[in-house]
Amino acid sequence: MAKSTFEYVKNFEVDDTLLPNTWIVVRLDGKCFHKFSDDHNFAKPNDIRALKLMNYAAFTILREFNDVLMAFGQSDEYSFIFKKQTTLHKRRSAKLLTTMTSKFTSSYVYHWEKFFENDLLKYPPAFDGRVVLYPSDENLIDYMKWRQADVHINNLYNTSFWTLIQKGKLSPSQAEKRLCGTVSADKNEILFQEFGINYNNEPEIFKRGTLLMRQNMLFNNKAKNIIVDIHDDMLKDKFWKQHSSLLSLKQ
Ligand code: DGT
Ligand code: MG
Ligand code: MG
Ligand code: MG
Ligand code: MG
Repeated sequence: MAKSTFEYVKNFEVDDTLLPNTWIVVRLDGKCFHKFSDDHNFAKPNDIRALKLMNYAAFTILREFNDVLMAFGQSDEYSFIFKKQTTLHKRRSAKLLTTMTSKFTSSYVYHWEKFFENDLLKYPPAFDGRVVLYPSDENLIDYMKWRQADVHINNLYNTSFWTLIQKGKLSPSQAEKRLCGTVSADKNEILFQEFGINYNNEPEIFKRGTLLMRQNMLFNNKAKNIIVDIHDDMLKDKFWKQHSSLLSLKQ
C-alpha cells in the first residue's frame, strides 16, 4: 500500500532500545498496596496467600517468556532478570516493561481465586514498573542482595511490630516507640525474651522472599527444564558460587 500523507507521524516515536550486553531488570511494585492489603484483609505482617499469588503470577511470566532468566519477589514487588543477550522485542524498553507489567497484573487478577478462594477481589489492582540496566555481574548480584536485604530489614521490623501489638497488646504508636532506635539484635531479643519467638524459625519465604529460577532436572532419564522456587540466602557469596552457571560466572 502506498504511504499515506499521515505516516510521517511515526517519526515522532523515540528510540528506546536498551544497551546491548547489559543485564535488564524489570521491577514491578503494587500500587498503594498499603490500602489494597487492608481492603482485602491480608494477614499482618505476612499473608501467605498474597505471597503465593505474587509467586504464581511471576511463574506465569517465566513459563511464557523464556528470555526471563530468573525473578525475585517479596512483599508487593517482583524483579525480572532477562538473559543478558536477550533480543526479545528488540530490547525496546517500553515494549518489555509494558508487556511484563500487564501480563503480571492480569495473571494476578486471573489467578486471585486460586489463593483467596471466597475472599473476593474488590477492585482491580495496579502495578507500576521500571527498567534498570546493570553492566556487570557484580552489579546484578548486588541488586539481588539489595532486594533481599530489604526483605530482612522490613520483615524483622514488621514481625516485631505486629507481635508487640497482637501478643503484647501494645497500640501501634506504643509499638513504634518501643522499636525506635533498636538494632536487629534488640528486635531478636524482644521476640525471644518476651514472646518466646525465635526469629530464625520464621518461614523462609517471609525472611528471604522468593527466587524463581530455571533448573535442569532428570525425569525418567530425560532432562527437563523446570522452574523452581527457592528461599536461599543470596547475601552469602556461597550462593552465587553454587549457582555460578546461572550467570555464567567464572569460578
Ligand atoms: P506504592 O508502592 O508507593 O504505591 O505504595 P504501597 O502502599 O504499595 O507501599 P510499598 O510498596 O512501599 O509497600 C508495600 C505495602 O504492601 C506495605 O504497606 C505492606 C503491604 N503488604 C505487602 N505484603 C503484605 C502482606 O503479606 N500482608 C500485609 N498485611 N500487608 C502487605
Ligand atoms: Mg513504592
Ligand atoms: Mg507498592
Ligand atoms: Mg513495595
Ligand atoms: Mg499491535
